[in-house]
Amino acid sequence: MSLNSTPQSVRVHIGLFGKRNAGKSSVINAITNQDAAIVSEVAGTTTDPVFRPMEILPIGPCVLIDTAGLDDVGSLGELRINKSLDVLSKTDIALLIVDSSIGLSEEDLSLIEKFKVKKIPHVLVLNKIDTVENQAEVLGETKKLAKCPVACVSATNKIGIENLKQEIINTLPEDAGDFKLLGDLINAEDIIVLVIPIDKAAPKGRLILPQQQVTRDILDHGAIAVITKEDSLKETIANLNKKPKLVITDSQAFYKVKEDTPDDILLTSFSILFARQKGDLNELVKGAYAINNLKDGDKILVAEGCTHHRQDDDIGTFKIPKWITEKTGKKLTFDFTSGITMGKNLEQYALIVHCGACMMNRAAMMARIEKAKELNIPIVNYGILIAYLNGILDRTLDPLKILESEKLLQTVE
Ligand SMILES: Nc1nc2c(ncn2[C@@H]2O[C@H](COP(=O)(O)OP(=O)(O)OP(=O)(O)O)[C@@H](O)[C@H]2O)c(=O)[nH]1
Ligand SMILES: [Mg+2]
Repeated sequence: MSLNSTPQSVRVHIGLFGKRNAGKSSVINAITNQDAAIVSEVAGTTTDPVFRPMEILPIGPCVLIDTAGLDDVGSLGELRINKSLDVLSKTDIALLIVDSSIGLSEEDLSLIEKFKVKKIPHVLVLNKIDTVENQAEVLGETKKLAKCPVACVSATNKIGIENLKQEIINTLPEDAGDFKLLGDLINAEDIIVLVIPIDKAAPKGRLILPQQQVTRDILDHGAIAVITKEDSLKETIANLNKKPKLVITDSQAFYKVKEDTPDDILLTSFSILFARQKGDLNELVKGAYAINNLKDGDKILVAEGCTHHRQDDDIGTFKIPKWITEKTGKKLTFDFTSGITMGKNLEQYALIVHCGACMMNRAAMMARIEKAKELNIPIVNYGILIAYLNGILDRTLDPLKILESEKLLQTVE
């Protein structure tokens, strides 16, 4: 996976906090093995939060957030402190950097208190450990006061960095690698309209897992889920007192839904949210455009993550082949696989069309995307392909970009 193909919001966010000159920027440089962050002996070098998307092994894709010192002074200093504290709301795990030669301060202890109140997992990093003689004593003292995991490092001498990474992994909540669906994009009290067609493929008496998960994610984030069928979408929107933030539709109802969703309301699909959560959205979008390069005689693999009961007009075996053939006008052949692998002899395919992977985890889907990339075969998923075929891929991707940048602004402003 290339470095910037994962949107920021679906990476683990690691926030670095601490007093001026504690070595926050130096620790970032040591963790990333780069000299990207400016380091100096002048207190107050870093003034605004800096977001650095990174791929750090073995943590994976993450964003390191460098902040200004929490002991900054003056009215500007106060503004900076507040901005640093705002970063807390974006932080999956916090690193509190402390200068070993100085030890824990009031600011540090009150920050640890904030982490606890906000339930943010945290690791205390005793930096500049090279400058103290009585390391064991300093460590023991700090542990007693902080009551949290402590890692001793020397950022300048690159000592203890592997151990720190391991400590980060140990402290990260188990679900931190479960990338967010949309909770990171919405605010409390936003109205989100879900369009769920009840056709004959819909299971009796219940909603399907992706619909449940999106609903749950909306509720978990204090927003409001309004659920409707595609036939009543127009009426639903008309009856709301507040403009919905976003309409999310089943891909198969796209055509009708885009007609009935006013242009000033963001529209996306369940599949695109899941593609973002479960895979490499950029790679899948590239795969959609690749259908323009298909030639007569090309073979296409339609791969599904699980076996399910197929209807006569099944999306994978019937609709997808029909739509691609209609769009391209080429003579194509289609193979179908489902289950734990995509099958053998993948080299023979000009394109892989994958299901939405609702029953697969991110790692499994990423492995399939990697496999396709390795073989130089474009790969797309159902939802993104359908959006592309309907000429509304841009419209469904834009909301993610818009919401992501809105959120980023909320954090740094
Ligand atoms: N001896 C020693 N010096 C360090 C270490 N880490 C950082 N320093 C020095 O401490 C000073 C401050 O480092 P920075 O990384 O700029 O600290 P910061 O916390 O980002 O500081 P501000 O951005 O000003 O808040 C620099 O002179 C670094 O060279 C270390 O592990 N050992
Ligand atoms: Mg700094």
